[in-house]
Amino acid sequence: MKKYFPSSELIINEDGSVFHLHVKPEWLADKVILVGDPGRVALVASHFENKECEVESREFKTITGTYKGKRITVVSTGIGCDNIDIVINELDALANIDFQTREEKEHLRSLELVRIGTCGGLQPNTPVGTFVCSEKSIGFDGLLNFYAGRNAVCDLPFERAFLNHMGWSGNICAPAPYVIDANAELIDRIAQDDMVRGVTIAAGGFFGPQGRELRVPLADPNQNDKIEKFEYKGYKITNFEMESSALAGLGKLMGHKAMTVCMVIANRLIKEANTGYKNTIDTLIKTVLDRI
Ligand code: R1P
Ligand code: URA
Repeated sequence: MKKYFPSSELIINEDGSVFHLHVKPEWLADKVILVGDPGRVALVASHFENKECEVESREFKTITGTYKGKRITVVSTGIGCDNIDIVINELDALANIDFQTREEKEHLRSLELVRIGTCGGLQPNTPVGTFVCSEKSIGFDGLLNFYAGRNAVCDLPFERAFLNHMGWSGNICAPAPYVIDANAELIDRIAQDDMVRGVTIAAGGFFGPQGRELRVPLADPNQNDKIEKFEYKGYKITNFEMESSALAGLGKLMGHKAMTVCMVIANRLIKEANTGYKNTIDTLIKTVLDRI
């Protein structure tokens, strides 16, 4: 029997668009670029040859258009994994649920979801300006734990090794962290030989969860020192951002190809930052548009 989704679970607006994004099913391309900053949507779309739709609601701005003959949707998520839960579920609903019958479609679409973000680098090989593809993400957010099948898609030995290394007990990160791989084919296609393939911590905040101490002391003052030294089967943790784990995890559970690539705008080791990155992120955008 086909799955049916009542209006309380899948909220559809009066104009037939999905609740938060305000996007209609026919506007969604198979290739989707996700950015955090709504202002970055126009930057991505400035490379399109044509635009077929443009819609904005809260922090979610969406444009669908064509780049070198490829139909691409670009959507902003705002900051944080909670927004990724909204955006990926609504994109999946647009692709795979019939909005007339409210039933799962017979033939499911698999989307290519590439997030272009900014991040903080943690290693000598991730100075400001580096492009880091998140081959693995460590989710400090608890998002994936609310979905069945979490253990089947996560790297459980890696999770255990990381927790043992950090020596965390109590609830500092419970029930996270979860460790999740990005789609390997997509990583190979986007990263090629000129980007760093890394292990990214997707944090539940920008300050404390990323080991930034302003006026309130950290629960674990040695957090980042331990994170920088962690090594497991040749993997080292390369960077911090806030969405890659939720994206890779939900993508996997829903049958989409998903990954994150970020430009380093702050290196935590040598304590440097670049606030003028908005001019240089366009190089990364063009590279991803060519490779997606
Ligand atoms: C924090 O400044 C934000 O920047 C990073 C983090 O993941 C977080 O969303 O990504 P974006 O530049 O894509 O928003
Ligand atoms: N985004 C983050 O989440 N952290 C950083 O340090 C920089 C950008």
